[in-house]
Amino acid sequence: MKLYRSNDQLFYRKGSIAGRCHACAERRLNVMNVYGDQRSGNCYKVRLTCALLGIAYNWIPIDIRSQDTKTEQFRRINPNGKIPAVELSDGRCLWESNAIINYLARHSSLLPNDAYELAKVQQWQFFEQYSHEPYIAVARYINVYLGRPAEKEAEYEGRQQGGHRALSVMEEQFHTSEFVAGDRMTTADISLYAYTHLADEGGYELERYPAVSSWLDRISRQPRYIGMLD
Ligand SMILES: N[C@@H](CCC(=O)N[C@@H](CS)C(=O)NCC(=O)O)C(=O)O
Repeated sequence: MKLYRSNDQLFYRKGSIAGRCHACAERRLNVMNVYGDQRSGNCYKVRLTCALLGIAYNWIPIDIRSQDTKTEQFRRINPNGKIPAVELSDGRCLWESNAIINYLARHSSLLPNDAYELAKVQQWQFFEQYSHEPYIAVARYINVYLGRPAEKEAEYEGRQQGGHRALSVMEEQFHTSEFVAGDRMTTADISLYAYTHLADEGGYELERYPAVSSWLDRISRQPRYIGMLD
């Protein structure tokens, strides 16, 4: 077991989810377990939210290529077999990145109380899941994880148009507001930042989107910001 400090909080790191040791450790430290892969943008959303809000967690690395998400043990945490997933300190679980970060950000400035403003945040998060991630994240996955094999070339190319459409919608939004859902940063920015800042790895040239590029820069200058590999 390795303990280390980050943002002045005590963390616990374990290399595998085999066994129940992580749950024992979690009870001792009374913080949630986050199951994820450091190279995954969806998992980065959770890590970035925790960093910005100073929330402590146990990081449990999951290797999606080794089918770690398909084990019976992992499916008890997320029956859909995907990361990120979290196990709260009281044993309750949550999965789907945007649901997780909204839960973590409750009562913080990252999540509005006003019903309309909250719906605006969710509007952009649904946009991210349906009109952005399936193009930009999947093109990156084919390129970075799979090494862009010939049999995936048509799919890779097929994802480009949808990704550009999503980036254009964002570009237009940033002509009227500093952050995606208004004039202050919310979890919707975290949801969209995760894969937008990696879009070049999916073949998208962000220079074509100057307002998006400025917004990326604004996010990376937030207090307590961490990069994907930090
Ligand atoms: N909509 C989900 C997507 C989760 C997802 O697709 N996670 C990927 C890693 S980024 C995964 O677990 N892939 C492994 C698999 O599908 O078997 C979310 O936002 O959390």
